Amino acid sequence: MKIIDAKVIVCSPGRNFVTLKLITDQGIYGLGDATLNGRELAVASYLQDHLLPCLIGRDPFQTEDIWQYFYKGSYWRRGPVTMSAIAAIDVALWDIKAKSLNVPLYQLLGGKSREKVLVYCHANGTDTAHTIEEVQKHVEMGYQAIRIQSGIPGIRSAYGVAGKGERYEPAGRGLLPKVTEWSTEKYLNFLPGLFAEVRKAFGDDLLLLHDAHHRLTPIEAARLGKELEPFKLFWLEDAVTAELQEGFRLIRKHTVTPLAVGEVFNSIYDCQQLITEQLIDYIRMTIVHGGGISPLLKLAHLAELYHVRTGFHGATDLSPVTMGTALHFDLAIHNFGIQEHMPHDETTESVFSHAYYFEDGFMYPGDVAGHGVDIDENLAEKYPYQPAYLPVNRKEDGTLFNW
Ligand code: GCO
Ligand code: MG
Repeated sequence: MKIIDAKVIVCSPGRNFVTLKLITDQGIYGLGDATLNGRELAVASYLQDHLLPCLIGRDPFQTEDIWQYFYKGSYWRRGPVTMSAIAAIDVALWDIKAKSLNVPLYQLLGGKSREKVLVYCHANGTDTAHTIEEVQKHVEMGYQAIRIQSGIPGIRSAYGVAGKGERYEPAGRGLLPKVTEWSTEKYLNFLPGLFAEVRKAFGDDLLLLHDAHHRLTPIEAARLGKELEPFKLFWLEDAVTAELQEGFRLIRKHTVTPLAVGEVFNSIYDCQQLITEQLIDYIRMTIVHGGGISPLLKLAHLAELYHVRTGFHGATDLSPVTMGTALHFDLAIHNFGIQEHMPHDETTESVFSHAYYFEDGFMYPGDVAGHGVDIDENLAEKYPYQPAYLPVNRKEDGTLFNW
């Protein structure tokens, strides 16, 4: 079997997505996601101009050699643009392999280790009362694990919160990034009270998560983790920026609140210390930004040795192709923890059809051959790319801060 053609499809059905389609001489094709939120065109060009010309004529079953060819063979390693592009190729190849063997992808990754995939959704409100209403809504939908974010008194635009009646979408369309505002002091003073109210309203069984979105120092994260202990979080996510992996030692010394990190990582080397020193509990680097299925299998197996479980990123900027692929992965690996599920809007769903589905708090990848996600290219053309950026964040005095 040979790859005879490759297409990069950039579209914006509700938000921007970059999708790779690899076509073989036997008529079987595979799809991969290459979306990097706010930097989409850089990945599209990296694929189109630099990688795809080297792929034509290759045997799609050689997933490992092709991965190494693009990783080691470029000389310039790592980085989100490079790794998202390689991920798209890798996922499309695994999709082709599973389709030509006529098996669902999970069968090639170890087979089913479980029957269904536990997912968490987002409940976000403008204040505590609104957040509790949102939690209630998601409990009624059957979710057993919920990420809680809320507006914070005195801060104009906290992370993860939409206006009333709107969906939360981090990337704003427009030619310049939106500027949001931040105060660590106000956040730290507010958050334990929010979780106290949520526990009071819903009891102890609901799994609760929270994303600090890279905004604390290790000692601030340690204080937060300690103060949240009575509310038994499933995890506290991205408490600090993680370029300094040893920073997590300090958090760990002070709190038993479980820690998750890694949605912005793109290499096993971004987290090898976090994993081997057991400084985290969940690793969030997922298929699209981590270079694809091939390296993520290695990462998951390394993590398994150190009691670290997976908790893959699954916001709406990860396309249905990544969601479908991740669900096969989640079903197969032994040390799966939880999967983020932020449902796509109707326009996205109209362009990407998929075999995966949600039922009673769990997701299922579906049993069709491959990863089970497809794209309607004609419809995709009706939604051309629109410039969009993630926000930038400033402290109240104007200092540029982590978003
Ligand atoms: C999450 C994330 C997202 C990111 C977004 C950036 O935990 O789901 O933090 O909300 O901010 O995916 O593109
Ligand atoms: Mg996050």
